[in-house]
Amino acid sequence: MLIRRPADIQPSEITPAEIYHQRRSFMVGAGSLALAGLLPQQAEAALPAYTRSPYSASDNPTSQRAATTYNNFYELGTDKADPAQNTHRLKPAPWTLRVEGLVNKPRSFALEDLLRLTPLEERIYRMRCVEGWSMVIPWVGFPLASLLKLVEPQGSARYVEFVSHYDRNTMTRGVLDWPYTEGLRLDEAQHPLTLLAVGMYGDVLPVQNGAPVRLVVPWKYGFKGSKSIVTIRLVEKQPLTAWMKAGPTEYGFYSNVNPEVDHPRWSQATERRIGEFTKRRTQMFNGYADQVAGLYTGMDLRRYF
Ligand SMILES: Nc1nc2c(c(=O)[nH]1)N[C@H]1C(S)=C(S)[C@@H](COP(=O)(O)O)O[C@H]1N2
Ligand SMILES: [Mo]
Repeated sequence: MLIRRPADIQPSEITPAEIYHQRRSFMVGAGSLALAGLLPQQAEAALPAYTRSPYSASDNPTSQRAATTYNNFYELGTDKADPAQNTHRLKPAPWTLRVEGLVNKPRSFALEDLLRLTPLEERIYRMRCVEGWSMVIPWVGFPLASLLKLVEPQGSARYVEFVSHYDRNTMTRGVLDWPYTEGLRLDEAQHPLTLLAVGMYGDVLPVQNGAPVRLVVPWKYGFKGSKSIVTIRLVEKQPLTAWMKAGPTEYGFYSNVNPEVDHPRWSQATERRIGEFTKRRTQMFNGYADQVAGLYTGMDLRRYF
């Protein structure tokens, strides 16, 4: 992301797989696990029932194949095709997400606990990467606000830091200061559009998309959406993020999608939606301005980029 211009995905790689409407989650019984040679804790949890969200965009979803083979997940390799080929480097089960810091009730959540948080919804969101491409993804997840409520943020908590899993023995070394960290202001984190995703296209999250739990913030550039999160920490001061450390003039804390504020090395005015051939104009806050512009009233968005 720091170095390269996006290598465009080949049209031949994109298949019109609009089968996401069909829910394909399934329960795996102990018997079939044994048959598959898996220990119970290695089985992926099944998605519980979920509903369609009124927050869904009406845009056509990107093909599932493109969304699962054209990825940024540097821990699994820096080329777009790498993450899907290196899924063995991350074991999504068993998983524990620790929520800590300035909260009254710090707590560790097993994935099974997370899957009980509500409302669990399918949300079709437009996603815009800072590199200039975009996708439309039917996520399945619950509002981050539901989780934050359970731990009771203290009055002094003003920001939320997200830490991704990192294993130096199996994952990329160098490139970024690992683990991958990101952050949001507390009110951004509590906004109803901010989702913790546990699935996409009706299934559990594939490893390359951030299994088993990742952040989705549709009005911000894609890199704000931390994958494979192990710690969520409520803090008083604005956290330094992995991308800010790597390139402070290129990646700001806010990173709201904004066609009027260029990246120092390229324009952000247009985008190419994966699967389309003509470019689109990028919309302010990625088209979510009605819902989120109020979070930034009075702020100079050139300074707070
Ligand atoms: N842990 C981690 N999270 C990450 C990244 C990463 O390299 N590591 N890349 C980010 C970037 S730059 C983008 S565009 C999105 C891509 O998500 P997707 O592959 O599910 O489309 O994940 C974000 N989350
Ligand atoms: Mo990105």
